[in-house]
Amino acid sequence: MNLLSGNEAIARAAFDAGATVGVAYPGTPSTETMEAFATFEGVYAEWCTNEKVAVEVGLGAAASGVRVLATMKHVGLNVAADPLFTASYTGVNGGFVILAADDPGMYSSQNEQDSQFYGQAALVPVLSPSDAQEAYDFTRDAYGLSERFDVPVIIRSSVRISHTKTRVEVREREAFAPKAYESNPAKWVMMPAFAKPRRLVVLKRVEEMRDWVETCPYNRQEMRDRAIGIVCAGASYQHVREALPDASVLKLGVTWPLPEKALRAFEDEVDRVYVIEEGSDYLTQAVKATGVTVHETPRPLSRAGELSPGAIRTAFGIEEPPHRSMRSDLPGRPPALCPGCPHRLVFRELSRLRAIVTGDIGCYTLGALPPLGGMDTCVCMGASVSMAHGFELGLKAPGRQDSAKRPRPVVAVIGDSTFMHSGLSSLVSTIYNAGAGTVCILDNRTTAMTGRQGNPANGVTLQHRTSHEIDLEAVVRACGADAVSVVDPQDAAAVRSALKEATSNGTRLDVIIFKSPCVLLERKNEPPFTVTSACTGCGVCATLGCPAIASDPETGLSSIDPVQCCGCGQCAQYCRFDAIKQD
Ligand SMILES: Cc1ncc(C[n+]2csc(CCOP(=O)(O)OP(=O)(O)O)c2C)c(N)n1
Repeated sequence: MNLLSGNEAIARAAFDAGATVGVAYPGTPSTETMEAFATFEGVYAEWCTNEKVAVEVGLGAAASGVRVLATMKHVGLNVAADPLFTASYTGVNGGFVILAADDPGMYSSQNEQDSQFYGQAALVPVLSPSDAQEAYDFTRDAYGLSERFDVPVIIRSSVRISHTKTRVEVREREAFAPKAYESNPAKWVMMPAFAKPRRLVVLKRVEEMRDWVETCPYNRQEMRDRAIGIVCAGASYQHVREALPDASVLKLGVTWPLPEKALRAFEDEVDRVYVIEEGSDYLTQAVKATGVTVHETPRPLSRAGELSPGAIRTAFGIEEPPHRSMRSDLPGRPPALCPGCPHRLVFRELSRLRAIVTGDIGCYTLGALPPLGGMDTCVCMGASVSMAHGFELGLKAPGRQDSAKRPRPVVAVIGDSTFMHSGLSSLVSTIYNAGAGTVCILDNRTTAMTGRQGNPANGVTLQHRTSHEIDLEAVVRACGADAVSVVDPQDAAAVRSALKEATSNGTRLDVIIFKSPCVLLERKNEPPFTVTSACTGCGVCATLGCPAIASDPETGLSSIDPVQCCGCGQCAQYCRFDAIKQD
């Protein structure tokens, strides 16, 4: 018996099923899955540059005949959607399981999505575990399923399942002998002449899976009070059991395809069928499409955010037991860049420049928050560079009423991992189309936001194999950027002059690589700085948003917390009164 998170259980199940290849791009709440898989003996695991690459590497390995695990967060599945949809046509050979970990409530994501829609759209089965034991069991069996139907299988998790530890009984490890590979262009070369017959194979497989799902062991009917019958899956099942312990439940383990006969049989057993789910109406619509009458809850359940037992009780008009309310005098702890973070001064200087900053996803997105306030947009990985090009085009478009005003420079800001993920192709497109502007690559030598994973720009691989560190400067130069510089982002004057120089020319494309390690990689154990009596309370140091700096609400005088201060000296560079000194 083991205490495992859903992510750890998925990794263990893949290993026990004989998977020997793991491919991923990190993303909360999926990241620990591949980190756990990588620790098992005899497996090969790698961080890929992005999720599309991961699924393609995985598909190649599966085609060769081995069992493969690919992991990603929900938005990663958007990136991987292209190979996924056609992998449904080619099939797999060795079992291919793809974890898509959803983030209802957006604890660490730019949007909420329901990955089950992808299964439905790509005609790929979706298994939705409700705890770590099911995460283990479903993943373990998904390999057999994948090979039986010759199709990738999606394990759809969500933050509660991925990160909650429950007791897991594991089964004996299977010795999986890799399957033979034989060339078969009619199955693997998806040009129209071959894809058309494969489409018929896909549709036939769907019918076979629809038969299988009626009797598969992952869907179960739990009969209790028959007045209320709830259809649910995943984390929602746990919330339903807690909120409505007496209700009858049809718990779905397979959420695409749905067991139509089992659903109709459940409808016959209960007075009213309700569907409880979080983040989308995928299941509601899919159950309705089987002909089952789905009733509205007496009060509506929000489609925004995570579900909770309280929200379900309220939806059914049941009074909520009183909660102890949180103390109102607790200090707020908004997210902030760490003391010493090499991203900080870039945003401080960008906000001085009044630049239009197209941002991207990573720790540096926090540069959008006050007091730095140095970012205008953040949409998806890689979008900073392409959106900057779009802004340039739009701002220079003829006939603009506001074009006479002093033009604001357009600056894209992107992290090293994000640049490698999808910023590079955007930069190539901008250069190809003779775009102008400034691109800042914030190279903190790691993928900090998701827990300091390696990436091509630092050459650290998941299993610490010898690797190549991709030379960002050489790559950008080879692409043909007009001007390329490498600047120390801990040096305020250097940051200021590099940005000023780059943004002063409206026709050039400048790339500045701000290179300095994340403080969590190399914490400077320098003595902390202190504020001397020369402080005038001007508050400039506070505009850096360093968590170690506080201002007295009455006097405005600054102070530095010696425990948080890492001795980086960023603030001292901004003090005009020389009042910040190192001990
Ligand atoms: C498509 C997609 N995949 C993964 C993620 C999760 N994620 C957010 S930011 C990020 C990488 C951040 O690394 P980097 O660009 O180096 O910036 P840093 O956090 O180090 O400042 C990742 C993997 C995501 N948001 N979207």
